[in-house]
Amino acid sequence: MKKTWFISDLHLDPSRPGLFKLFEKFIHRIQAEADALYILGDLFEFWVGDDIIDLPAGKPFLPIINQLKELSDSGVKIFFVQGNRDFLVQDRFMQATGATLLPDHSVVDLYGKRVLIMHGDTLCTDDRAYQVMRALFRMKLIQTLYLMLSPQRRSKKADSVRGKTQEITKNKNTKILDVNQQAVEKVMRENDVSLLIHGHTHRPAVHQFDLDGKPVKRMVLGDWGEKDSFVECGPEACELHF
Ligand SMILES: [Mn+2]
Repeated sequence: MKKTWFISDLHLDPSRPGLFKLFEKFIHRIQAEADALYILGDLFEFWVGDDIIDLPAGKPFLPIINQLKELSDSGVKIFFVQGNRDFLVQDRFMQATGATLLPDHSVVDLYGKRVLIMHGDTLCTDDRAYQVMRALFRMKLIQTLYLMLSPQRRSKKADSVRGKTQEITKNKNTKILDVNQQAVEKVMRENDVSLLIHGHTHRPAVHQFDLDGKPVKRMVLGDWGEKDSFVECGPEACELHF
């Protein structure tokens, strides 16, 4: 039986080799059975730009890229949605891995069922400051200027933004950092789906509720640490593991 997997929030970083091992094990495990793998953002703790793939700065990430390439070469379709940590994963990365870049929000066909997928940060509408920052970082001009810096300087800048964000996040109400239910309902209604799969919040759960009188489901992926987390789907059903 063929299957499809969804993952997000691995936050792969060379300083945490255990995550690299977990990723390799996961890829090998799904290879024989997978039709498709959807990576729903924050595969990396931070991605400074695709040009590092061809530079010494990208060397620590080559195992990941090679494992994805091997997976796609074996016939598994790989799709990538950018997260808030790796929105600079772009065309060169797709070329190197054989993956396909998807827009922030996509409705995909899962064995005949329409499923809405996204990273999930766009649902956190209560966090106004974050949404302003997000809009800024997604501007082409800002990205172009950033990419003109050396990879080392880009890393430094990213570290300082991350440091500040963590400081601010500590003082934010945990409810603000979760998805806004109205935003969830709006996007599910607009896309006419009964299943939404996303990550970002690191609050793995399956939420079932009624939308306009119909039962619908929101599956939230977990982040990776000691263990992996994924949604595994067959033609009949999807299951969350975390
Ligand atoms: Mn995220």
